[in-house]
Amino acid sequence: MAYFKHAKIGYEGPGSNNPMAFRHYQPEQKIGHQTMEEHLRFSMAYWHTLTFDGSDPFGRGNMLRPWDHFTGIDLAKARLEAAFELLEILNIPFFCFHDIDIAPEGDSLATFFKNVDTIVDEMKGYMNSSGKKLLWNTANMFTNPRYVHGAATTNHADVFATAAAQVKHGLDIAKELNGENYVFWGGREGYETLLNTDVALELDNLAKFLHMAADYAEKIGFTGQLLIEPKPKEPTTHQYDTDVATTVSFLRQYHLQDRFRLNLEANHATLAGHTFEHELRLARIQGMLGSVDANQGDTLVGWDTDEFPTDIYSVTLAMYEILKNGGLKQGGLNFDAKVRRGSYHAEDLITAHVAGMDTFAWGLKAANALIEQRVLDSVLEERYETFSTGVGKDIVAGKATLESLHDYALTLGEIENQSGRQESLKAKIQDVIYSVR
Ligand code: XLS
Ligand code: NI
Ligand code: NI
Repeated sequence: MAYFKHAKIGYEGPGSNNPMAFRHYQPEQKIGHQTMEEHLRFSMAYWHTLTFDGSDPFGRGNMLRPWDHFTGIDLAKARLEAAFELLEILNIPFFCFHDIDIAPEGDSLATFFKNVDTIVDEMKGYMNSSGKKLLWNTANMFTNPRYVHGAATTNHADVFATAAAQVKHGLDIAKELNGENYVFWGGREGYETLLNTDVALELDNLAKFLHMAADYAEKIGFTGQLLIEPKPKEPTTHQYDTDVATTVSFLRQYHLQDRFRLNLEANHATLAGHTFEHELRLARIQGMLGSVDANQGDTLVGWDTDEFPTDIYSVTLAMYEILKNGGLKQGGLNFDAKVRRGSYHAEDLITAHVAGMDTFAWGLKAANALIEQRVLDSVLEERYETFSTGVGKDIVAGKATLESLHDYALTLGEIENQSGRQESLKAKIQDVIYSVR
C-alpha cells in the first residue's frame, strides 16, 4: 500500500471498541437468502473521498491527503491508486465517479477527454486485478463556468451540445468499464427566476437530451440502468427534478418512464421536505427504485451536508423499503458522503466508511426482522381491513360508483375509526432494532 498503511478491516462484533473494525458488517453472513455483501452492494464515491479538499464557503481546503504533493495527471494517477487501496482496506466492492473527479480538465474539451481516457485505461487495469466494479459513472455538468445557466436546460445551444458530448463520452466509459448503471444528477438543471426563463422550452429540451442519451446507450449496447437523481433547492432555487413525485411525472409526460429509474439520496429527500423512506416508498411502489446514495443530512441546516449515515432508525426504515423492493438489483448503496471539515486526517476516510457500512448492516438485520415478524405488514392488514370485504372490496375492484356509495352511506350509523397507534409502533421498531444488535 502506497498511501494507507492500514490492513483490511475485519469484523469484531458489537462489543468491539475499535473504530477500525466492523461491529455488524460481515460480508458472508446470510440474511434471508442473500449474504450481507449481496444485499448491500456498497460503493465508494470518488468525489467526496478522493477529490474533496474540505473547502466550504468560509474556508479553503484543509484535508491532509498523502497524495497532496502531486499535481495534474500525476495527481489523478495517485488518487486512482489510493482509491483502489481504500476499496481493498474497506472491503467495498463498487465505486462511482464523475468525469472531472478522475482527471484534470486541461484547456479544451478534447484534452479533457484525452485525460479521462488515460485514467480510465489505468482504472480498467486496477479493476481487472482487484475485481472491484463500477456501480455508476456520470458527467459533471455543473462545475465548469460554461454551465452557469444549466446543461440540458441551458439557454445556449452550444452549451447543450457540449453537455451532450460529455454524456456520450460518459456512456462510452460506462460501456467500456462494464458499469452497472449510469447516473444523471441535474446539477444546474433548474432556474433562479422566471423573469428570464422559458420553462416550457427547458423542460422539452431536457426530455430531448435524455431521449438522446437513452438512444445512444441502446445503440452501443450499454445494458446498465440509466438513473435520474432527484434533488431540490441546490444549486438553483427551482430544480426540475425536485423529488420522486416530480421526477416520475416528468418522465411519464415525456414517455421516458421505461428508460429511466431513480437514484435516491437521503439528504436530497430531507431537503425536499420528505423522509428518506418516503422517497424510497414512492419510487418502490411505482417500480422506479434504481439505486441509493447513502448519506444523511443535518435537518438543522438547510443545505446538502452529505454526512456519513449513522442514524440507525432512518437506515432501518430505508432498508425496509429496499428489502420490500426485492433488493437493490443492479443498484447499490453508494456513500455519497463526505467527512466533516473537522475530520481532516486521511484515517477519518476509513473510520467514516466503517461507521456508514456498519449502520447499514445493522439496519439490514433490523429491517429483515421487521419483515420476518410481520410487524408492519400486520398493522397494514388490520388497518385497511374494511377494503377487503363488502363495499371496500367493491371500491378497490373499481365496481363502486358515486351513486352506489351514496345509497350505501345513507344506511350507515355512526362510523367507528381505530387508533393509528404510531407511538407504540415507534417503540416496537426500537425494540426490534436493539434486539438484533
Ligand atoms: C449532489 C449529488 C451528486 C450526484 C452525482 O448533490 O448528490 O453528488 O450524486 O452527480
Ligand atoms: Ni448523490
Ligand atoms: Ni447530495
